[in-house]
Amino acid sequence: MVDTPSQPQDSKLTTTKRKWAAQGKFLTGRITRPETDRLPPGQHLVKNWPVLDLGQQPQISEMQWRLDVRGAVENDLTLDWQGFCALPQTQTVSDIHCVTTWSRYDNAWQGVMVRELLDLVHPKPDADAVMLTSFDGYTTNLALSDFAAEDAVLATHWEGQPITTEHGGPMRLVLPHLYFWKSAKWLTRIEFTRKDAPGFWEKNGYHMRGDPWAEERYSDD
Ligand SMILES: Nc1nc2c(c(=O)[nH]1)N[C@H]1C(S)=C(S)[C@@H](COP(=O)(O)O)O[C@H]1N2
Ligand SMILES: [Mo]
Repeated sequence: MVDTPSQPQDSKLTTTKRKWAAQGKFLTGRITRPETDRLPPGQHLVKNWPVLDLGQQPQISEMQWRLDVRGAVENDLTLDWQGFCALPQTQTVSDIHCVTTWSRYDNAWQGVMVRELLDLVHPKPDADAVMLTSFDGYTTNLALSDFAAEDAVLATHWEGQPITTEHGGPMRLVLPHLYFWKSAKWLTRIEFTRKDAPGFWEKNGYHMRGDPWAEERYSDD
């Protein structure tokens, strides 16, 4: 427990948020931008929703589905589909920016906010990054401050319908403020780490962070 007697009114989430604020963790990942700044440089708008992945689209039944949360957390967590769906559900609307230069505005998502999950597992003070692993073997890394963005959602629904298999159903991450390769489809494992390490695309020339407004598409070396 992090709560102290002097702050009895704090929920665990409040305590966690305050800690991160003190560390400057939320200087990134804002959800509101001026309309003129909405389309990042080098992007063009599309109305359809392209499918991009490594070519394997795993069909995960609700029986098979698991989410494991491990590493530098106070509470390890394994959720089955029922357990995941029992967590508080939130609806958000956000834009997609893919490194291949397409952007798609106003996607309506429903699912569990990442911050809800963080409140359950309680990252340890020295946790600095996460490695995400998916059912197709895909991996991608995020700084904890990016993963903890207030609009990050573990999404099960898009436009009111369950997310289709090709788009990462039954559950995918949606992290609107970074290029879409960071938004792992078919997510099954979240490992909290003390040092940011490259995932699949990051080992293959993509940027470690991937901020569309800074055009962090590819790494320099
Ligand atoms: N598990 C998994 N997640 C993934 C990928 C993948 O190959 N496997 N591709 C990434 C890339 S490069 C992009 S652009 C988006 C595409 O998501 P979409 O097919 O729903 O548009 O998923 C990301 N998440
Ligand atoms: Mo991508």
